[in-house]
Amino acid sequence: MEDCLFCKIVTGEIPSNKVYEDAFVYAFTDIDPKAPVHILLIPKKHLKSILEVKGEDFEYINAMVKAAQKIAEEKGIAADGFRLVFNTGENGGQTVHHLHMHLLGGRYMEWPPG
Ligand code: DGP
Repeated sequence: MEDCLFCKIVTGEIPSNKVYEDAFVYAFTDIDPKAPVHILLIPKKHLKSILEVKGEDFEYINAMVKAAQKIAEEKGIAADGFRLVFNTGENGGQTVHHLHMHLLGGRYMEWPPG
């Protein structure tokens, strides 16, 4: 999609600090980290939010979760635990309208979130 920030990050038009990439997923560090480890995992296909995922596009979600497992292990946060978050829509606090999953770790996460 032409005017999408995260699509431009996937193509490299906008620089990012890449953590992981495969055929389905691109992962990079969040520009405004909320935890010692804060990584965004995005599908390479433009999907607006988790609500738009249907049928074979769930392959992207599978790949994102598998990538998160791998990254959590590599970053050394798997054993102590971490949080995966899909902010969705206005009440969910979604500000970038390209589906993304936050991987947060390296500290204790409070519940409920604010
Ligand atoms: P959300 O609020 O769930 O839509 O989260 C969007 C996240 O995207 C937010 O944590 C900040 C991050 N972000 C926004 N613009 C950029 C950018 O240009 N580069 C990177 N690395 N992260 C960005």
